[in-house]
Amino acid sequence: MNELKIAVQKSGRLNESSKKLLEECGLKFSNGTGVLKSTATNFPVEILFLRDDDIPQYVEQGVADAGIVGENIVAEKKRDIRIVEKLGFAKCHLSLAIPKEDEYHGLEYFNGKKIATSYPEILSDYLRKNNIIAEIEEISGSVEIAPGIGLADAVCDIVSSGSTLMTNGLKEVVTILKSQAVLVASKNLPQKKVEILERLLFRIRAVKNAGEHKYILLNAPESAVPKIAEILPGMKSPTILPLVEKGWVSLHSVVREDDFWERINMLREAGAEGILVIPIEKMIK
Ligand code: PRT
Ligand code: ZN
Repeated sequence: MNELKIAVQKSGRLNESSKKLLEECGLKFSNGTGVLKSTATNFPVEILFLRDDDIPQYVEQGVADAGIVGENIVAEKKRDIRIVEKLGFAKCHLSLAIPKEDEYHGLEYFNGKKIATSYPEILSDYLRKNNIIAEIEEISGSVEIAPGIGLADAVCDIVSSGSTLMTNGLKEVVTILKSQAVLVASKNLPQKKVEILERLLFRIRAVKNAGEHKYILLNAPESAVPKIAEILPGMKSPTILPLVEKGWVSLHSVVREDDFWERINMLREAGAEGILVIPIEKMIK
């Protein structure tokens, strides 16, 4: 039993992205529906498919060595586990929302109110810290309909695009917690498993870095190179190759996805032409 056991969500919002990440890390495993566990054929990992709510507990108890779960669940379950790496997907936030016609001037709004949520621990900690006395109505799903059916005055729920709140006549007034999927692990792993986790983490970081960057190729007159090199810092500095046409070069570099469009505009203004942008599969810094 020397494989590292990793728990991922069986079905739901994290399932596909978690499997895709492990596949992009080069792991080969069967993942048909109904499968409860699967051993990778080319890496010492066994994948357990579980409900996301159970993952922190199983990792704490050692049933799984590691897991992929939302930070919201980690915060709510308060288990003694460690967050190893943020994974950059399933981004959302946990917010307080109230009927959209209500005026809101601050947290005192919630004094004496009833708030429906699936996150009673996070919510009660938050209310206590802010000296608000409110009643918490714990419900496991469809929290947003609670005010509409008279079950509560407000909600504390996960928001992503905000359209569910809007459809239910609610408006978001406070963000309590920002969340994304994270890799969690047991605090008591034997050395052998720590080593496997480190190897996997190295691959996860390479995949994550790649997703956050693009490879860029462009042509430019030689005279524009200093200006373009400033716009394109790349991993070290851009690669420059001569073109057949005299006085022209081709530049290759890497740019961050998040400021990509801004840099493209700057490059065009600096004289760049024939810009090609290519996805990167793995990126090792
Ligand atoms: O069956 P299991 O217990 O495993 O799954 P689940 O139903 O509890 O969880 P699931 O699959 O819905 O979500 C898994 C995780 O995805 C959550 O714990 C979050 O970390 C993350 N995540 C990201 C979200 C959302 N985005 C999200 N939009 N979880 C839930 N929602 C729901 C939210 O509860 C609300 O009903 O989507 C609605 C809001 O979405 P918008 O886009 O309308 O704002
Ligand atoms: Zn769940």
